[in-house]
Amino acid sequence: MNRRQFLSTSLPLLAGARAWAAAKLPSIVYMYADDLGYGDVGCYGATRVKTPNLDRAAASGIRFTHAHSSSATCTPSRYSLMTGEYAFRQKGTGVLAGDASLIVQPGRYTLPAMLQQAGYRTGAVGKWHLGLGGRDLDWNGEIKPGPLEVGFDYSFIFPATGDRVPCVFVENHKVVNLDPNDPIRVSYDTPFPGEPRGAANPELLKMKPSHGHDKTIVNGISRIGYMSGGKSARWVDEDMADTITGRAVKFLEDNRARPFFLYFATHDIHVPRVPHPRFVGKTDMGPRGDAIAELDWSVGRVLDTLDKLKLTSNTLFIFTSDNGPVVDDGYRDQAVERLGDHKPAGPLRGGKYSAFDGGTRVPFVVRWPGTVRRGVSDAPVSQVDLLASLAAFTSQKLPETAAPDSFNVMPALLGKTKVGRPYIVEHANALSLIVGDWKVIQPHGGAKRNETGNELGNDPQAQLFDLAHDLGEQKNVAGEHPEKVKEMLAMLEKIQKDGRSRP
Ligand code: NG6
Ligand code: CA
Repeated sequence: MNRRQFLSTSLPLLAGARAWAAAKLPSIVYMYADDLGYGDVGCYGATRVKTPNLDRAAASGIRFTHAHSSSATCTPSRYSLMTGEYAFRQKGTGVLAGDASLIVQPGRYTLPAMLQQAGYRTGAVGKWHLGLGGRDLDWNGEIKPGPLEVGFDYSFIFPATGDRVPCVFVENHKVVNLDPNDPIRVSYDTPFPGEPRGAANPELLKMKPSHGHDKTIVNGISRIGYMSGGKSARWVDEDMADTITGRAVKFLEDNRARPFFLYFATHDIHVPRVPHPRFVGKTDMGPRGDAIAELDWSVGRVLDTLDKLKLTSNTLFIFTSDNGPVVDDGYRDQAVERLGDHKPAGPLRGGKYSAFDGGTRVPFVVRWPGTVRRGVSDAPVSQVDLLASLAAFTSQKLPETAAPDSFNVMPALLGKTKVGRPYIVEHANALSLIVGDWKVIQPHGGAKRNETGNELGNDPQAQLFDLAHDLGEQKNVAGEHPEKVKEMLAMLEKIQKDGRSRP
């Protein structure tokens, strides 16, 4: 065969090569809960809320006890997950406003872009919170760059959080159900005349803020930021789980015949917690507990769909949370009053926003029946590792500069070993480092608690804990082990200074 003949027969094949390369690999579903704590799930010890679907996933897979989000808040955790880079390395990766520009550079080597290259069809459904567009984005036009420009083939997202405007869904490049005669405007500085606001019109509210959250009212709930117009496109909080779970399920159905990667980031259990009426009263903990029940229902819908499509044994399912739990996160929703003896962070100290382990040690379940053996694993793993791990798994070679902090922990994720990464870096206001049983928290000034009372873990002196005997970080032993503190702080500083940590 000459060169010409060779090309004419092999080119059409090359087009199909992407799909073919992935054909032997399982599909991947990454389900990302919001603000769900280590102790909020039945299989991690919760008793006052039932999570049968998560429990069944854990019972047929691996339940990790030392898995971490990269940060104690949403945007930086998601940034790290997508890029394999610690968010603390980049300015502007803190919790974003709803009108922020996209913070993941288009063209960058990301988790979804890597999987696209490996032959997967990639979809993002649910919470985004990584910014959209550039400066002065027009919400009534093409909304880009966004998920489609950083590696997703399909997206159905809400831009930031449930408590931030604009309260609309964006499918690919367009706001869903937008009436062109009622254009959307968004501002984080200036109120729009005639638009009711929580601060000025509290009589219109069905749920009142405990802190902030007093700007534009949408669906009887005041939010962070101002918006006007887009009335036909505004979401109804009670229907959010149904809407996005429906889209996630549809993505699975539409792509059943080929390898896919679904990134499904739920709104639950973030504020405002407004579950659908069918979940109201499912627990005795009020909306926060009921939102966990709703979240578990979403998990069940995904698992049942995989079963129905006969994809269960060929799908790697991962469930985790973007940061630890929070009780009062700015709305008076009974979460504090009705918490009782429920421990959202289980045995851990702190939660969302905190340098203590409750900030980032989160539920993490991996299930792939027939391949991953059931069990519990204490292997240290971090969400920043997903990129290098799944790249190794799909035989993709990471470019030298890509994913600077991502380690291949795939053998641990598949339960082949209990050796995970050699250390964990946690990111709240302060950075922390865990090596073996020791944990150091870098000295950090500032308040001990935030405006809604959540413990931040700040201390102007370094803190040291022996997690083997004191998982709850009650006894700071820095004074007794000055050498250990010095050694670990130096290691953490080196990780910061080097600009990368991937082997
Ligand atoms: C805080 C909000 C909180 C939540 C958080 C982001 C107030 C008082 N608090 O500023 O309600 O929205 O930002 O949460 O406004 S995250 O899970 O997306 O990181
Ligand atoms: Ca979160």
